[in-house]
Amino acid sequence: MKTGKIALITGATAGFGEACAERFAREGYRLIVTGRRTERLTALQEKLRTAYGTETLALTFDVRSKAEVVAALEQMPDAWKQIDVLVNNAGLALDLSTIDEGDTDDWDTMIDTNVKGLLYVSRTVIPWMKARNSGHIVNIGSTAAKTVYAKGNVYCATKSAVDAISQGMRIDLLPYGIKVTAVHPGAAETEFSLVRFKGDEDRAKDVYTGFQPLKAEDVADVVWYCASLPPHVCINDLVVTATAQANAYYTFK
Ligand code: NDP
Ligand code: 8X3
Repeated sequence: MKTGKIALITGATAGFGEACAERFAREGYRLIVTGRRTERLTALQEKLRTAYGTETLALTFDVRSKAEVVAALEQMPDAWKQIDVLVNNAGLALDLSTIDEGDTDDWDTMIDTNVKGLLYVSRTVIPWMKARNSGHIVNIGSTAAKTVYAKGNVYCATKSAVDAISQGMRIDLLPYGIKVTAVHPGAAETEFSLVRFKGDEDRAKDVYTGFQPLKAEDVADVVWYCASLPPHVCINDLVVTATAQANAYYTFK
């Protein structure tokens, strides 16, 4: 059943974002899906249209570029700016290395994507939510926000920043009835490790051997649950891991 509601999901070309798009489509939302890979967005649009009759708007932009973010979102027709749920999901980790050996370009990419990208998208969308005194922002953090692990230094810091920004947003947006939820997943088998290890499939696969990790759909279910609660109920902060994982550091293999 169509709800008339709109969700904007960043990083919808893979993993959690793609699974969230499918989950929200199933629940009758209209969707704005974003990412850098246009062909994947087009395929997703077609899939959701066929399966659920979903109306989607696909926007190709790099969240690291303030100009691209603002231009892509501002040029949307006004009807698409009535966003009910923003899922700030686009993000990545690059490599595992000690602080004295880390690649500073990788650091820039992680900080620019995970922190500044989330801020640029939010800063553009929040005034539209504020004007309607309603909205829900779901920021995807990580267990890495809660527990720093060896060689995770900068990635963990970006996710700690997402945690802090979520707390700040929640306070600042209280007067407007806008909900802010931070969802912090543990290890989930998506393209995350393939990206982290720069295409090394064996190394990526190894992260998830010996235990059953989360699936993207598990995280999408949790995001949907948070978004589906009544207007007076807000989950502020939620950590979800595979049963075999205690925190970012300890996984029972
Ligand atoms: P995937 O690699 O499967 O998906 C990442 C998504 O982010 C892609 O759609 C990608 O799109 C998008 N993205 C990355 N960089 C940019 C950019 N510069 N501009 C626009 N979009 C971008 O990873 P996950 O689904 O696993 O990760 C999603 C989020 O969840 C990330 O923030 C990640 O840090 C976090 N997370 C992941 C966990 C895991 O174990 N998998 C656990 C906890 C948190 P495209 O390449 O097309 O631009
Ligand atoms: C992703 C989870 O532990 O691989 O945020 O960094 S972890």
